[in-house]
Amino acid sequence: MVKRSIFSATLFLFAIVTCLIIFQTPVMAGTVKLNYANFPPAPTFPCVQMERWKVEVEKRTAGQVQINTFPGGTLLGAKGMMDGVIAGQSDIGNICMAYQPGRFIVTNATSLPLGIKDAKKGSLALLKLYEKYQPDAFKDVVVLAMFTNAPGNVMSKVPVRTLDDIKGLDLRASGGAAQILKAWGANPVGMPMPATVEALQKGTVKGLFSSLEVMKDFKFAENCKYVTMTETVLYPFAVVMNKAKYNSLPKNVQKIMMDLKEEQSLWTGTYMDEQIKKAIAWSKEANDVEFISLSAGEKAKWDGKLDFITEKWIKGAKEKGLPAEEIIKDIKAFAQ
Ligand code: DTR
Repeated sequence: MVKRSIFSATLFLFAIVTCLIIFQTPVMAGTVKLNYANFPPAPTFPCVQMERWKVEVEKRTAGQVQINTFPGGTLLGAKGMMDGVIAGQSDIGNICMAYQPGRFIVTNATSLPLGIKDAKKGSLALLKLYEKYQPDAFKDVVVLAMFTNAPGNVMSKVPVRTLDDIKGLDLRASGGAAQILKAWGANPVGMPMPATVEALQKGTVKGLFSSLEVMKDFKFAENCKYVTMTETVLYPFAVVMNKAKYNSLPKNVQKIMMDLKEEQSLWTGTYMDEQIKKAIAWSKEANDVEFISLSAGEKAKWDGKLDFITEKWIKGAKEKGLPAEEIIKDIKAFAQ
């Protein structure tokens, strides 16, 4: 009797172990888990594109890759993102290059006032620029996508109709956008986008200069009742991966990620352009925001103040040995 139950227990155990070996081991051994850090809150476009990428990669690898996403700076914040990914604190991270202006000289040239019309064109131009010049700034990571937001406009608590109105106004902006505000006579206050919510509520700034989807995604329309349509300046973003981690991935997974690069970049630009339309409608209908168009004469004055910015960038980039004029020419051509 005892012998028989020992025998069946052994048989049972053997069956379990066999099942584990047959069914579980291959799945566990083949599953790659990756962390993906992002700095702004979940409903904003950098995080929406992150969730889309996660879904696509998990689907296209049939579950071989599982991605844990960390929005809202829960794993890495805006300024520590690039170095955090290089150090392996997160496998993947989304960076806004404008937050480190001196670090990404070539790709940050997309934020010069070059007249790029929308985020889809901006995203394609940025990705092509990166692929052509392969800037050193990215040599320690693998780029999985690049995109820009849409051209920036002034969102403010007070109406801005002329250059006199913007003079001395405290407006939040980073990187290339700060230079533009300064040229118009405003007082640019630098901080990453998530910090702007509190700065607006406390009154530390009287508005901001960015793409208009934030009117809805961050509910800035509740504070900023005026928008001045300047349609200038893009912010370039990149999704980067730790190099050693990428090199450790199976070849088929690497191929899936590389095949997704341009598609993801364009998807994000297109998504951003659509969000802008929704945010404008919501700001007007639900929040009574006034949208101010500059007259042709006034716009010419504003644009005239920006001419020196690209010249200055060209001079600085040349001093660093970069083919500055060619870079500018390429950005304009790639954005067509
Ligand atoms: N305009 C940049 C980038 C940006 C635009 N929309 C968002 C949303 C969330 C984070 C960053 C951004 C900026 O002002 O920071």
